Parts: sequence; C-alpha cells; structure tokens
Amino acid sequence: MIKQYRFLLIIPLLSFYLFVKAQESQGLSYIREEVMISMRDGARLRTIIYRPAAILEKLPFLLTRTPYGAHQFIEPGKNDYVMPMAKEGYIFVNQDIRGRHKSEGTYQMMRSSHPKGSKEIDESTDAYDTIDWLLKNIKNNNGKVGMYGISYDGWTAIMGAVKPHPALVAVSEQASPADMYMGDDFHHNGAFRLSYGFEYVFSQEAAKTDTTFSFPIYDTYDWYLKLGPLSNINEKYVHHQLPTWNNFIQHPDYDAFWQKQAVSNQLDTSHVQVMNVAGWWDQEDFYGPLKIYETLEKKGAGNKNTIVIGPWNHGQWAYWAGDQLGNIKFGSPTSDKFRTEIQAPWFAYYLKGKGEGRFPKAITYQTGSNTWKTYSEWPVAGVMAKNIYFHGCGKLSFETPQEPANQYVAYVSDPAHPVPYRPRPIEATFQRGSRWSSWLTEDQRFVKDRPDVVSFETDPLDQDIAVSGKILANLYAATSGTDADWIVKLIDVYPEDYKSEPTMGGYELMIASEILRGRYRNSFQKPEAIVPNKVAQYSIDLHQINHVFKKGHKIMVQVQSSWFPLYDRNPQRFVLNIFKATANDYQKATQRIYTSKQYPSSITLPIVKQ
Ligand code: PG9
Repeated sequence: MIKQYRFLLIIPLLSFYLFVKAQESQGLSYIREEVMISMRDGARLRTIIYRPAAILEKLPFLLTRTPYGAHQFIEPGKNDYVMPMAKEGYIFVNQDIRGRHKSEGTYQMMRSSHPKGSKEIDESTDAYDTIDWLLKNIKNNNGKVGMYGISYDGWTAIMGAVKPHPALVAVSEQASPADMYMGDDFHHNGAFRLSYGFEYVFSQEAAKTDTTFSFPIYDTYDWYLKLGPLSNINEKYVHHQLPTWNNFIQHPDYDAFWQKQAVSNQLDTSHVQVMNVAGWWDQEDFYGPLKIYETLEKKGAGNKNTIVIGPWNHGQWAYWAGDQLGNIKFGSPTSDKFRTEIQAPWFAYYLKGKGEGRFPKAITYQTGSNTWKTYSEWPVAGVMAKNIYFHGCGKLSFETPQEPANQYVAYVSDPAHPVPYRPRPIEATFQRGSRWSSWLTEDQRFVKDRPDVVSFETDPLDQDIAVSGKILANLYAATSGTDADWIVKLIDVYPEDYKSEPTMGGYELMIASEILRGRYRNSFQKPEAIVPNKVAQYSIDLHQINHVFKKGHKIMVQVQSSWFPLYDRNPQRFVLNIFKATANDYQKATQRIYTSKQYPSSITLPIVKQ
C-alpha cells in the first residue's frame, strides 16, 4: 500500500522546493515593455523598459544607449552584468541610438555634441530627452537616473554627462573611447588600425543592423596583405559607401574633425558622479577611460570622479568570472568582484541612498602580485621615475649606457613581410572564437626569431620590482626611409622553470605596448618626413600600469616597425596621405635603435619605493 502511494510524498516536497525558488527569485522577475520615445526633432527611438514584476518602492532608472540593438539586452534577472543590481530592483532602460536597429533618424558614428544652447541634436540631447520622457511617463520612479555601458555604450553614457539632465546623477562609463585618433579603436598616435577600423566600420555602416564582412579566406593577414594599398578598400569592396571609412581618408591627420570628437574637448564638470572603468589588457579602448578620468581630474571633478582598473580585456568585467584572460590566471573571480562589490553598491548609493558611500578614488588591480589595491589618488604619488636602458648585445638595465654614439641595433622592416600582431592564422576580428579579444596577452615568443623584431632583456631579477603609474618610452632611432612606425612593448618574462605552472615557463607577457607613426613625432596635426639615417628622438606614451615584476622574472623590451594587419603598413616613404599611397610607395627600410651614451634609448618606469 505504502509502496503504491509513495509518489504522493513527492508532491509536498516539490511544492516546498518551488516555493523556496520563487522566494529566491523575488526581485529578479522583470516585465518587458517596448516604446518609441520622441526626441526634440521628432525622431523616435526604440526603447525597451524592464520593470520588476513586484514593485515595492519607487525605483531609479538605469539607462543604456546602444548602437548594437537594444533587444540584445536580455532580461535583467538573467543577465550576469547587471544581476546584482537586478536583485536590488531598478527600472532598466535600453535604447537603440538614432539611426540604428529600430530607431528612427540618421546614424552618425560618434556624433559630437554641440555647445550648450545649440538647437542641434546629438547623443547628449537624445539622452536628455529620453530621461525627461521616462521621468514623466514611467510610474513609480524615484526621480533619479544612472547611465552605464561598455565601449560605444560607455561613450553614450559619458555623453549623457555632457549637458546633463538634472535627474542624471551617476554615470559609469566603461571602456568608453575618448579619442579615436590618439589611442582608441581607430588610430593610436596617428597609426591607423586597419583590421579593426575596417571590420568595425563595415559592421555598423554597411546596414542599419550589425553585419560582418565576409572574408573569402580564414587568415585575414593574407587578405590584408594581398589588398595592397588602402585605396583598394573603396575601389574593390565598399565603393565609398561607408561614411566613416571615407572620413578616415579625408582626415589622415589630427585635424578639427578628430579634435572635435575627442571626449576631453566636450566634457565639463557637472553635478554627475562618474565611475570610469578600464581593463589592463583592453584590446580596444584602454586609452579612453584613463583619458576621461584624467580630463575630469584636470577640470576639478574631485570626489565626483573615480576609477576602477582590472585585469580584463574589453568588457570582461561584465560577463564571465574574470579569473583568467587568455593564458593568464588571476586566482580569483575579478569580474564577479566588480559586479557585486563595486558596481552594484556604487549605483545603490547614488541612486537609492543605500550604504555609506565610501568609495576609494581608485581601485586598481596589481598584476603580477594578483591583488586588488585601493588608492586615494591615481596615478599614485610618491613613485620614483627611473629609466631602464637598452644596451648593445640585447641587455636591458638601470645602468646608463657608456657605449659610443654610433652604437645601435639594426633590422630591416619590409612592408611585404610585416610582423603579425598575433600568432597566425589571424581570424576575422568578430568571428566566433576569434582570438582578437585576448591578443594582448599572447606569448610574445611567437616573434622571437623574426629578424625584424629586436629584444632587450634584464638578467633574472633578484627582488620584486613594483611599477605603478605612467610609463614612457624614449626611443633614439634612425631609418633609411622617410617615414617609419615605432612599436615598443614592455614584457614580463616568466622564469623557464616555473614550478607553480610549468606550462607558463618562459612566457613573455606584454604589460604595456604602443605604436607611434614617425611622421607625427613633432605634431599630430602636421606630419613631417623623417630625414633618412639621422637619429631622432621619439617619445611614446605607454600609458599606465600597476604591475609587479617578480623576483626571478626578467624585464624585456621589444621594438619593431609593423604590427599587421591591426595597423596598416607604413609605406616607409613619406607621402602626404597614406590612405592614398600607391603600391610603389611601399619600400623596405633599415631601422636603427640606438643604445649609446649620447642616444640612450630607455623606458621610464614609475617604481614603487619599497
Ligand atoms: N570598441 C567598440 C567601439 C566603440 C566606439 C566606436 C567604435 C568602436 C565597441 O566595442 O563598442
């Protein structure tokens, strides 16, 4: 008898389980609504609103504005990026920016904002009008709005803080580009980011919804090499149909077009609280958040301006645990920590008045030691700027070189055989499984045997060296050509016999890197030919690090003159506009990196005093 009705016992157990689950998910269940919100010029923007199913209190808004499709944002209760905030309860609002996906109006890549009082629309006025509509039309709001987002969505968030709506109190720009000519997606120091520039622009401007360029071959290194001069992109493939590609051609130098777009020229301090977020190995927009933070500091934002920098690639803090990037392990879930211990309490304080609001000025992850550090100022004060010098025979050391003036290391840079920026095959940037997103952590041994890459390294360190803050490369170099690219990479070399993780033995991990297009050594506005075979000084901003080179590791610097196809090939013959160079303009050049007393190439490291 008992055996026969045994299954009846399951019913109360199951009901209890479902009851517990329902309790757990309270506050996680959201109702979706889609509306078209009219802007001041009549254009209507598709907006998706998620409200908690059971509203118990008046709630603030969390707004994201995106070119990538507001519908991509899954229900907040199922979305890792915002989960801790979804548990708290917010009204989440996601909007297609003007001209993208289901929004009306014309899309313009990173449309700059117009001065206050202008009648023109821009992303700041669109944010303003959206906020105004939400406050008036969505019931049970508490009158406060936060904006946040990553990359383009981070940029639209910070644009919200330009001419802000009074209800906008907190903005977290995360990996927002700040300057597309100086250091973000499209150029670095004037060097054009060919593969990313082309593939991204195609993805956004070939159609109203996201589209990918379909390459006929897998290894795009070959495709870009066979492409020849950049003019072939229009001639053979896109036929002048991509506005941003046409802008690249029309604005090869740092002219008013790029300057006007730079966030630092649009930002002002306001009542808005800003949290900037960056990743040490962000392959797209590392420069941006550092620059926005620095600009707000200079404008006196004071405690309204904070920064978080973690061991992440582009946007890695939003998804995944963040305990590993490429081959590099961190030993703790750094992205989880950001979402639960940093982002959620920060918004909860400014939008809901919860917590004590004690947020450090800077929270930055120290790589190498794998620890989080908090600082009352950033970059940290009290470090000692010390040069580490290149020496003949491939040595790197803190001793100043004593070699005679003409001491150098030479290599031939050939545009027909450019150095790949990551191990081949180089899959298309946005292809599923592409190694694009972790390329900055690739083992640099893959270029070790190339004759056109030169390396300098220290002996194994006899103690830890902690480096925190701004770093700079000071290169003394000459070329037989009339233009040249200079790429400098600062590398942490793991010991060969690496007991804790044998597969990482000898690994060469890039900690900082940057390129400078030589023609811009004196001015980004006015390119100048290089005088062949004459030594010139090149200062290359390697941005910032917070890293410990551990005892037993070596510090290495590599110099090379191409990083293809991420960066287009420098023809090495000076032409006024590289976008209009012909195949005949590309020539081999002999590069010399000086290592002498008179021309002491070095890297300036901000060393933390013991
Ligand atoms: N890095 C991307 C981007 C932002 C802004 C302009 C162009 C590209 C992004 O991930 O959104």
